[in-house]
Amino acid sequence: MLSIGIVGLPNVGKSTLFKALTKKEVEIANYPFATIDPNVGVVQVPDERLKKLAEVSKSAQIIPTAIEFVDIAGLVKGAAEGEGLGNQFLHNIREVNAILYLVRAFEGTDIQHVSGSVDPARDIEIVREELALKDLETIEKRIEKIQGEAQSGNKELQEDLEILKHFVEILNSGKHIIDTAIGTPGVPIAGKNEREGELLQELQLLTSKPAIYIFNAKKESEISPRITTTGVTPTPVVVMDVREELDGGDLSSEERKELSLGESKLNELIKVAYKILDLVTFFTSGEKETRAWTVAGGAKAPQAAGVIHTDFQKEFIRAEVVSWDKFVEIGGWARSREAGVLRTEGKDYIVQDGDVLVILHAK
Ligand SMILES: Nc1nc2c(ncn2[C@@H]2O[C@H](COP(=O)(O)OP(=O)(O)OP(=O)(O)O)[C@@H](O)[C@H]2O)c(=O)[nH]1
Ligand SMILES: [Mg+2]
Repeated sequence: MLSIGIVGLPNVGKSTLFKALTKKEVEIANYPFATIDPNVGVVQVPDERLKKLAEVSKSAQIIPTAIEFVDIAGLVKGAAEGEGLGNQFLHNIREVNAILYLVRAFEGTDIQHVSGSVDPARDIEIVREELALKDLETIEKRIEKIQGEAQSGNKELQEDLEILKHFVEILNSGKHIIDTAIGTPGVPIAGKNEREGELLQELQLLTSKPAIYIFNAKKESEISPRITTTGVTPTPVVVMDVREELDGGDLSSEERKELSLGESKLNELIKVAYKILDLVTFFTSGEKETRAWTVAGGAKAPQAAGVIHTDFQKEFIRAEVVSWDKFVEIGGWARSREAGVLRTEGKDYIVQDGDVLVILHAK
């Protein structure tokens, strides 16, 4: 399953956001380092298309796809040298697919700020630097491990060594790996050699993961002048009042209006995550269930079949495809077939967002 790690300074609202997303009971407290062990929770990905498809197919069940969120301890300046809780816990997010930076932009002296003042640009730099230091640690370890053999003539390891030194250079220049061409989401090696991509996969460097910045603030106008100084655009930025997201979590749209709360931004956040991860949603729909599935952008029909069942990928014959809006407009499988909008696609078909599929397989 796809997963996203939440990082940031202590006491900025990470666990509050986690709870708003996952509805899990976790410790939220007005003091730094309230979270020590990671919280892990699963969130269903909202998709308004599911209900419409299920109505047409008279499905007994709707099954959305899900994303996992990981809420970890707060980082402080110097964590790599052991300040605060240190940065050892960063390994808890080693395997996530994307990183969500939560940055405090809300004012108020009642909530402690570990740096003594509200300054999103400074805080982003602190956290980015700690992640870079963690990656440098990981890279140095690998360099130590292979240096001997590389020096005694192993050509492959010599190439690795060069790539690793290049990563070190990027990080030492204040950049994250994702900020450079090699880290394009979904295309980890853009223009570079294959080995570079493999090493990034193996080492799972934190700074090579796609990122989203969330500014925890009431409204955009509170922070936009400062966002421009962070230097992290064009990374997507979402502004949301995290505490309000939690407090208003159970309210309907109407109730939110009555209380003059804006619309919830949680869905927007999840959509942004899908975008940076370059993911595509496709559907299966029948009487038993209507279900959403996720594949990487550019995935072909057999890969999509493999998400449903590994055997389906091996035994893939062809797929019947119709876009979700046509499926709903025309009224289901039988009518789509009659109307001639149902297409038969082979193993080279690239699955499009919103496709409704039937996989024909040999088993
Ligand atoms: N005013 C205000 N307070 C908030 C907001 N979000 C969180 N808080 C408060 O900030 C404090 C810290 O919230 P947590 O969610 O525990 O913060 P955390 O980032 O998980 O902190 P650590 O686990 O210690 O790193 C709590 O008292 C929250 O109620 C917000 O949007 N506005
Ligand atoms: Mg916490």
